[in-house]
Amino acid sequence: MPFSVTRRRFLGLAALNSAAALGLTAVSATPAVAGRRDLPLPRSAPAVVIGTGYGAAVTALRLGQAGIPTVMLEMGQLWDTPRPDGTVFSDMLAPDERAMWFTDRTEAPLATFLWLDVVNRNIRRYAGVLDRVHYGDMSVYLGRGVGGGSLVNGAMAVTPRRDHFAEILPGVDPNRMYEHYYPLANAELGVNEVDREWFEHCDSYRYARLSRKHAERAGFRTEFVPSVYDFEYLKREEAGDAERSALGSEVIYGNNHGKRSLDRTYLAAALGTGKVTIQSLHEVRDIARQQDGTYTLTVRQRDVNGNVLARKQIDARYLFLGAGSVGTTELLLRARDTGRLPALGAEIGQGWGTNGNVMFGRANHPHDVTGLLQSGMPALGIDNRDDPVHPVFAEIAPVPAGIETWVSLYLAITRNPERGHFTYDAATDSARLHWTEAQGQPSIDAARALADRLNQANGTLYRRDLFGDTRAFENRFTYHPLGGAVLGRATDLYGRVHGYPNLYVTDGSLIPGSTGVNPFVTIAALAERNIEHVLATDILA
Ligand code: FAE
Repeated sequence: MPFSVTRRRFLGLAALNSAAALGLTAVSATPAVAGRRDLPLPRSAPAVVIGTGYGAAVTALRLGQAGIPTVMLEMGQLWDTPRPDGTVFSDMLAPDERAMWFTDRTEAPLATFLWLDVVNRNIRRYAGVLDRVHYGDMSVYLGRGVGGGSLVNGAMAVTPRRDHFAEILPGVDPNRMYEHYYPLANAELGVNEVDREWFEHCDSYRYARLSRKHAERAGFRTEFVPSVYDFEYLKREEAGDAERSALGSEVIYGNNHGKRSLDRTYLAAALGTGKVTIQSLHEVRDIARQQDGTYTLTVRQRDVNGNVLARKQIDARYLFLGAGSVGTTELLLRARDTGRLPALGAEIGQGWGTNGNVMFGRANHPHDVTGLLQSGMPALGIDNRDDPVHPVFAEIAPVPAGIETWVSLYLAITRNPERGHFTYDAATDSARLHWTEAQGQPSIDAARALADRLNQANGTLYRRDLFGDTRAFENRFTYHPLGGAVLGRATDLYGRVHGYPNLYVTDGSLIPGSTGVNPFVTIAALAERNIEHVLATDILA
């Protein structure tokens, strides 16, 4: 499916490319400052957006289009400058320091293979692209860099079922979401679908066809999953006509090709308005409010090795928090509990969930091969969402190891009703997540109901060698953190933070712990809805 380059996106892409060529950390397409090596952080801006993930990118584009000068502050780096070998990112089989955010060793979700510690590698501490933040019984994977989670995610662009959406966000009109904002977000994100005919005979999805066969034997339905990975590019990868990325074991540490990450879509378009500037390697530490209602942010600028280069301040009349569920929640909790924004309420930090994430693997029979070539971008899921007791959407995940592993892997999205919460820990000046192992049990129960049926129907067993010990189900991490500043509770129904005019939340924190499917399309669509209203009623009125 062609994804056309608009003039605005073209201008933004050009700005990103020239920033990459010059090795800049700030990007702007504004003629007066574009390409300036020392583009300083202004002392004030009408609008500041924290973060550059889905909610932030949507918001910045619409602010820029409305003519509002907007500064985006991103703690990660701009991932556009290739190394001498032409790569921007490292692959999963040979990760280097670019893989992970300031850690000595990579921490992949599959910790072991045949119980051997062969997956992870020692690396140098560096501003890498994937972070794994540990909170006792739960750890959260996050993207770091201009584009946030879009740089590291599996590209699955799934619109949830209407009934589930209405259940989780009852204050939002589903008609308008499904008729307007979801289609809008899908179009801007460049969502496309795999060619069904090609899918049936390609090597790239042999593993998915095998899992589909096993699912059908167990009486389950499967569903194709739309994606922001360019499936035409993938076809060319398999044909040997294009550099391999999804077929080159690239996913969680970034894709060198093929992926329509936000820097190619919303952020490029935002830059192309000429009103938006992105400052990378700028982390917001504190938010305060002046008597006249201006927000003052304290920002720490670092280099890729973690050295602090400067501490700066920037004032904003309108402040949008798009630092993701974990980042936004931490900023708000810190602001409340250090007394800078004392009127923030008790709802801040509440309503957090894992989107019911749980991973498991099945051991295939020797004749059931998954293939040496596996697309890192899933294209199929088992849809058992109608199950009245254990509704599950299980994406059929690859194991792109380059060898036959006889593993069928799944990331199940279950409807775990448990919710965690964050508190501020003054000793470490950070947010602490309260989530126990027992709260993960409903996810395992639901995934087990599906997986047991798969195993019984196919005479197969669980793989117990993949998660560092002998467990069959791994739910000590999530890819899909949601909540912490829930819409209609911590904010009004458009993301306006209670108690503070002109302060808005625009990311996954708004969603109370579950979307039933992969969340980024919902985050983007909700951000489209909210910014349209905020522009019309608060900013342009
Ligand atoms: P997010 O994309 O996390 O962006 C937040 C940004 O803010 C990041 O760039 C941060 O570095 C930055 N930031 C944080 N704190 C600060 C601060 N203090 N100052 C400045 N910058 C800051 O937020 N979802 C799907 O729908 N489909 C998938 O296939 C999928 N696969 C995934 C695979 C992996 C490995 C991971 C980690 C996630 C996956 N997700 C997937 C989840 C998806 O990427 C995630 O829900 C969205 O990225 C969340 O969007 P937000 O706008 O909330």
